[in-house]
Amino acid sequence: MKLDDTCVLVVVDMQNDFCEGGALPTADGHQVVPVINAVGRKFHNVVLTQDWHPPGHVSFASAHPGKNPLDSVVMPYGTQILWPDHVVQNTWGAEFHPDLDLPHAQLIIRKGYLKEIDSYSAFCMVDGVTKTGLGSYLRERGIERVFVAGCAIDYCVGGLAADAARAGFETFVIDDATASIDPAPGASADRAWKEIAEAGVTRIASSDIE
Ligand code: VGL
Ligand code: ZN
Repeated sequence: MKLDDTCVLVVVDMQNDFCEGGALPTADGHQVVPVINAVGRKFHNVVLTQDWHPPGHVSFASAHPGKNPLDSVVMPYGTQILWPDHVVQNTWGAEFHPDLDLPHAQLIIRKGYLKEIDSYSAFCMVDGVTKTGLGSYLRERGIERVFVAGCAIDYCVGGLAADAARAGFETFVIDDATASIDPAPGASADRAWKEIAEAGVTRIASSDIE
């Protein structure tokens, strides 16, 4: 696969809290960092996303008395899975992994900053309506093909990839550059791969990229 200026690599949520030692670690976050660094060098256009929650965010179990992480609550916008407190604004957990080395990244797009609504995809909030502006940015930059890596395929990578495909971008997820929260057979990562395939997203390996 040959890249050109119509391609972008979107590196999703490569933050301390989603890696080993963090508050909501993926199984393999620290292992995908070198893969992302290597593949990232091949792209002229790189965008980073940063999950960025205020204290007391609606997705935190601690904000719902009597609830525990992985419980869910029904919100006006739908069912919300609850998580441990993570990526709190201006904390170590919200910083990018120290080994992430993509100095040529052009845009850092934050999400999840509204206290009363969550955001998995960096295109829009989980209500499916409130946009971040990423779609318009990519269009104005002449982007046609979106390649996705980072954390976690089950939630934010999967959500972003499905939205990119629905927005009309040709979309690829780089399997070995993607970490999962629950990689067990039949669990959330497995389900996400099926859902994004149905949305028209192609699963590739970093070695498929020239
Ligand atoms: C994520 C759960 C909660 C992710 C973010 O980056 O996949 N998952 N917040
Ligand atoms: Zn989050």
